[in-house]
Amino acid sequence: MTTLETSKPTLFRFALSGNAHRVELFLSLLGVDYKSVDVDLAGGEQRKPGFLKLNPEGKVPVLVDGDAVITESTAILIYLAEKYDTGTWLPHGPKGRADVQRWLAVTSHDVASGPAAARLVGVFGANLDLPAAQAEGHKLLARLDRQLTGVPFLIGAEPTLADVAVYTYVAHAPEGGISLDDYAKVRAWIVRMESLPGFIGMPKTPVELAA
Ligand SMILES: N[C@@H](CCC(=O)N[C@@H](CS)C(=O)NCC(=O)O)C(=O)O
Repeated sequence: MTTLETSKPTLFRFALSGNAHRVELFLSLLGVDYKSVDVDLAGGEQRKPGFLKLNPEGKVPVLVDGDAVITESTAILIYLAEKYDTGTWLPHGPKGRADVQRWLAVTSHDVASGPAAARLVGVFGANLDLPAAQAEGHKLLARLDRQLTGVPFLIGAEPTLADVAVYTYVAHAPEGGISLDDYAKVRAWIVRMESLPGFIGMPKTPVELAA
């Protein structure tokens, strides 16, 4: 971890963290000039006093922006949209706001217990119930495939925060042994997301990181 430079928002992240990636992706899509600081999760840096001062939960991502210290990836997405979005990533009006919140809730529950949990087993060898996580993952993918019938993005014609929140762990679902083969609309949506100006990906595996 390096010292804070207060003039730019600073993202504390880990290169293979999907929760951190969704934030970094949004910073990049918004064109925000930010700094990133790697936290060595494998070496336990997240449990050291310096990092615990930023996030007592010992988890990335953390965004520091001036005096604001924000934790929880979905909260950081909202913060960034409110502060830096000059477009429509966070739709205006009650229905648009509710639609985004619905997908943030799906992200925190169904994405976390499905593809994110399966990937923790596949990539990091976590001791979790892989078949249960994979079954959750397929339920989520079927729901997304239905949602994407006739619309290019999750809540309509334009990409929103909802897409950013859901994208990373869905695109990386195969790393948890969850195939995307049966979900053509989800695969097409992933391609659309990856074509957005400013899109940045997350390395697909630790092997790719070393390449
Ligand atoms: N609900 C949190 C989850 C954050 C989280 O689980 N981060 C993981 C990396 S993906 C972490 O920092 N793990 C370190 C640890 O548990 O020791 C969010 O959305 O930000």
